Amino acid sequence: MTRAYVGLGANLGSREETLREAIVILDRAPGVDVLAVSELRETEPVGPIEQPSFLNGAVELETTLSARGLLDLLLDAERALGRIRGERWGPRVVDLDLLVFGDEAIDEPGLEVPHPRLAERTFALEPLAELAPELVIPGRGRVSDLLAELD
Ligand code: GSY
Repeated sequence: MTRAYVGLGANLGSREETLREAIVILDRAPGVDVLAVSELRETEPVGPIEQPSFLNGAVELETTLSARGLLDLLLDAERALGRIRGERWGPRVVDLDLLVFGDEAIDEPGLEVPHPRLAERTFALEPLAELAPELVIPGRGRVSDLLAELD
């Protein structure tokens, strides 16, 4: 069993409904047990493109899947919820990011954990800090410390 954290984001369509559906898909998936869900927060868009504000949150789960297996599940769930991959930094119906997978550090094509931009993103760290402030991100440090450095 591995404890993992997934970031949730949406800035198109019925954002809260979509994120709640995503959580149900994850919890119903074989080998996945959702343990906790953070508050969903309205956040200002970060990045080079002008776009609507986001709803962001995070999920804590336990899984028997591998990191690659969990990533595939997240991509399948995004597709099922209507995400069409467009511009890299552009608006999206749903975004499910694998933030942390146990104490594993993986850098493979298409799979990088911990998420490479986690430590610089308040919109990802805040919900993570709500779920697991003492969590140590492999190679980066404690979530609460990383967030304090950004504030
Ligand atoms: O993977 C990140 C998608 N994204 C977001 C986001 O989820 N939240 C906020 N606030 N800004 C963002 N810019 C991008 S791209």
